[in-house]
Amino acid sequence: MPYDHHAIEARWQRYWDEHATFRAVRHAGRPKKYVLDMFPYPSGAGLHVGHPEGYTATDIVSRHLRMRGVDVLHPMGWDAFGLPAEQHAIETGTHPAVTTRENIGVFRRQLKRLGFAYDWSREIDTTDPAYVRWTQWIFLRLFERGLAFQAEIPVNWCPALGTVLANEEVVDGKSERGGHPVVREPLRQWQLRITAYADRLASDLGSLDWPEATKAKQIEWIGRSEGAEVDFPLVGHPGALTVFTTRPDTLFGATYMVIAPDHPRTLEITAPELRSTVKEYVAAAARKSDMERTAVAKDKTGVFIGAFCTNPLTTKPIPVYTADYVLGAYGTGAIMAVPAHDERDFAFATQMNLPIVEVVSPDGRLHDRLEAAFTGDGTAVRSGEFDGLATPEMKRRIIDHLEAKGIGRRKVNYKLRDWVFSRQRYWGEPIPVYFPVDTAGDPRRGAPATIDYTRPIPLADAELPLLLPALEDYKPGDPQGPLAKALDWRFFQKDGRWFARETNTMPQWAGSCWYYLRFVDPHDEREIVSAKAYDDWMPIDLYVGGAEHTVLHLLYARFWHKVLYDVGVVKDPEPFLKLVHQGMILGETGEKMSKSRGNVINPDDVVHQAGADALRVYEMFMGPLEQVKPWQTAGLQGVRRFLDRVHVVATRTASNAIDDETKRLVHRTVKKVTDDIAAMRFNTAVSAMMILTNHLQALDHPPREALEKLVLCLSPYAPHLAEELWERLGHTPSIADHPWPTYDPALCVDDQIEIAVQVNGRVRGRITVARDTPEAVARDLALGDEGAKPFLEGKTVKKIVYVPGRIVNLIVG
Ligand code: ANZ
Repeated sequence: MPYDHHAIEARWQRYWDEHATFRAVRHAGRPKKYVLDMFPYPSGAGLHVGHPEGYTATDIVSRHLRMRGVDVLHPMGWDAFGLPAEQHAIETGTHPAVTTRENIGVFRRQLKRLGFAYDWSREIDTTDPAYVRWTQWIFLRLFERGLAFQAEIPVNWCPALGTVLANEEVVDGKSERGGHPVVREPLRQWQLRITAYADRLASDLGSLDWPEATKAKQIEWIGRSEGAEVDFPLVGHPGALTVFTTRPDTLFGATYMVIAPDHPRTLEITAPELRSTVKEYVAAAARKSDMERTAVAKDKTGVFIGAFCTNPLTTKPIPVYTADYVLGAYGTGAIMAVPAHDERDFAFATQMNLPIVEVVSPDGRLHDRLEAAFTGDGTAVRSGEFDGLATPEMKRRIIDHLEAKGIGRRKVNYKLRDWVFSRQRYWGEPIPVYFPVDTAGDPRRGAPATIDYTRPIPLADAELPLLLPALEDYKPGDPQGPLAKALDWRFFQKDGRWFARETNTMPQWAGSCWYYLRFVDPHDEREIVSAKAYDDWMPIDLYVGGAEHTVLHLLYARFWHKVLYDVGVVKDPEPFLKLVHQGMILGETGEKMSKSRGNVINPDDVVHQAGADALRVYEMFMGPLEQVKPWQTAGLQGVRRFLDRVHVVATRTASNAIDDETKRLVHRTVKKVTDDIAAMRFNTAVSAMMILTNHLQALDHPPREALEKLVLCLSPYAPHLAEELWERLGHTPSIADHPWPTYDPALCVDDQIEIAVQVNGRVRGRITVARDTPEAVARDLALGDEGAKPFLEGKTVKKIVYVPGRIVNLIVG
């Protein structure tokens, strides 16, 4: 008989709400844990089945810790700024705030319907003015420290769409949507100096309990490389071209130079007769993305610009080319090319017929023709006084030499770029800055105004939050963003002088960079977070979320945290001590769930048909949390039948006696579930509870101890059913306030053990026996063991030594 999940689940959700069961409260003398989910973007599509996967995992951990006397903070909120609400506003005229509020309502209802033990009194919405105020407050701290600054940087500007596009949205110089021409144009942008934190962001990863792959990706993204800058004097022009190289040891093999097309000096040092050719090349390069330019496989293109530099060590003149495989934004925007030891340079030199000179030899001998670049370490050759040095030593000696002569220096470079932090969008946090304006009239009435962007003035803390104006028209179109059209908001007078507000907004990342911090003190109006609240809960003990956030969100949040650390707001150098990524849930046939494939499972339907408990337990039973796994409706039904069996067994008349076998199984199940939750192996804990349930099902009067422990173990997984059964077993709710069940370790000792089979003292095989197996049985098993057999052939067994629980040693001769 299936139990009535509608009635049971509604009843207990109401109970938890009314009793604020999961309010996070600190008690003196108790340990704390902060267990956090990556909060969702409340999209119009509602929750999908991927959301409850990670959320159930953290919910089980939270409920389990709570039952073990730990004070737990387990909050939820909404990452609510974002493009879809703005797009919807453009199409329908509905204010994004309205759409966002509706979507949040749907998400909140759906999550509550799953029975998560969140402290809902701490709910956060990143678009809430009370929250925006503190996001802007952090921006002001960044600004004060010189970490927020303006720069003209080339962006992909599409005049027809009136918007800036991401690199991924540009294909062959045209917009992916509509095929309109896109130009790289310098645009004034706000940037955050994340590069100033590159070293700390890389080195502090070491202390974190994070997936190794995620750490590796962050390290790669930061991309620290050690090397040197070297000056190559220009022939016939003032100054030098400075290059960044990780291989200063190859300097004697630098046979030409490459300057990036977008380097500031490219056209200036181009010979007059080559100017038009070079100009054309530069313009073509500007239409390509960095990704296209540096692809290893692609043909190298480039042109000679009619200039020469002197190789500072050989003192020979070498030609200067411009080629798009060298990026303006990395290193110094120019390289010394060493075709013998760099693959890209080798390809280019071969194509252009440039000399290839070996200066590092794998075997110390000279080779006249190279089939390919040799990029490994070796011995310096054709390098004058330095010949014979091994690569690492050569690097040090060359840099010392360059430094002594004042023509080069040690240098560390990062792939990490400063973070472009402004968006030409409406639905984001306004950047709390304004600029002086030169005008003869009232710019709000359209009087011409010159804005002095070189003198940004930050708002005072007391003026926050700076809220968005209402707009009639949310369409992009102005390179300064839709807010540029809100004249009454943009321009204002102070002490008789005119000023203009910044009209760029912050990117969606801003709100999610620090939300975890606000959860510990969500209603504080005086401070971003009080010292007491911080000490109560921070840092985060467990953070669970999708692997798609391995780089950006996690890096940006760590960056802000470190800035707040320097400001003195937070006391730990890192926010997220342990991180786990849940694996994606695929459709039934193993493909990604998507609307177009029609294979999307709607959690509302599942909850309606099988119940929230069944959905929760099923998602945990599907397989290891981190693994990618397909949805299987048959599996869901199986889990539901398991819960029905628990319901049947736990409502039978219980007996007060317990037989030995049942007792052992109960204690072992408690141990298994306890250990598995600690190790986040939720699927195997479910199997253990299934085995115990099957055993109890065969008993007409299941022992009370067995039923109670089973229900307690099940409670973090299927909390509604567990509350119901707990009450039927004669207890007062909530089961969440009851201590976690204990087990007797002596009853959990496995009685099947593996022991070694030795032949003349050497291990040749293993047998599995009961712990108290008599010698005769062990001996027979050992003699028949496949591993031992070959060593017994044609021999006589002279003696058998049996150490119970350890080994059987067969002495043969
Ligand atoms: C000479 C050389 C010889 C290099 C050699 C490599 C091997 P990472 O590790 O990525 O930092 N490089 C420097 N700036 C560049 C730019 N703006 N665009 C494209 N390539 C650039 O790599 C640093 C190396 O990448 C530098 O060391 C430089 O080439 C190249 F046998 O200098 B090397």
